[in-house]
Amino acid sequence: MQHNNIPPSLHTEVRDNILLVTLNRPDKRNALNDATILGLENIFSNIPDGVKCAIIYGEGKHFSAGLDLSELSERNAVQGVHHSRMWHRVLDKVQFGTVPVVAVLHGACVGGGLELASACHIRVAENSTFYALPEGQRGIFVGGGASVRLPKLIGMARMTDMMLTGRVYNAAEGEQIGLSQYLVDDGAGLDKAFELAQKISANAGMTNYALMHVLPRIVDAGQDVGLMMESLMAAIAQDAPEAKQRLRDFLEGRAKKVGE
Ligand code: 1HE
Repeated sequence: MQHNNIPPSLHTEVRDNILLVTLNRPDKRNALNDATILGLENIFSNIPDGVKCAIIYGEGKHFSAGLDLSELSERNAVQGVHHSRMWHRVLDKVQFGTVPVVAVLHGACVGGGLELASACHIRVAENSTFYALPEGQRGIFVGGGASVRLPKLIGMARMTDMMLTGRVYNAAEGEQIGLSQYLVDDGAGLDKAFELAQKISANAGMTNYALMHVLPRIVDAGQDVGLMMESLMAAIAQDAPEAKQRLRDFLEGRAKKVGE
């Protein structure tokens, strides 16, 4: 299945009710130009019926070289704000859309590519992955949400170091510090992502909704408000017929045990 009006730099297909979105500009290392970013907005605003999880993957040797630098040089300050806000709008659509998103990383996951990956809910990194924020060295600043999302994954000190010194983390280090939740052999990322996507798709809808939309707001709220939001979400989730059925299935021996 192809979405309408998406640029050649993106490709979509649905496999087993999982939407696979491919960054498809390998000759430019999947550099993210405006057409690609707007295409992602279109895709994540129009998730086909029945799809319960999405995967983002990069064609070629790299996940993404980040912002397309060839589009940057002529922009003035006002245009720069609007451009950055466009990225924010689109990556919010990825993070707060209708389905959880698994990113499969390999090769360069840098700058805006890392910002896109950070907006996803799960990151599976192949061994070849490396992470950097070259904005520091290019004389610019992050503009696609990294200041908000990255410190939550790795802490502010590590992000500061990446930009001040150009530090590059390899895949194993990235997993240790929280850039990815999974580390797999080269070439094994997509299979792992499909395996995870199938598990995600089997969850109750309200659980996935709570994890995507409520948990991040709880984390941003103070303790008092956060705990109240947790109680309200717990009450709503447990009230759903699907939750009641799942609990009965466990109590009557029909459900899998933890780890099975
Ligand atoms: C590009 C881009 C790009 C490659 N914009 N065209 N991001 C960066 O600063 C990373 C810049 N890229 C690199 O450091 C390297 O390209 C890689 C390490 C990712 C890959 O190296 P390699 O040897 O495989 O490829 P290459 O030979 O450097 O590049 C192949 C082509 O892709 C070449 O074009 P060609 O026409 O000469 O073949 C490159 O110019 C082109 N290319 N990366 C445009 N980024 C919302 S704000 C976010 C701010 C940022 O993301 S800043 C960080 C930008």
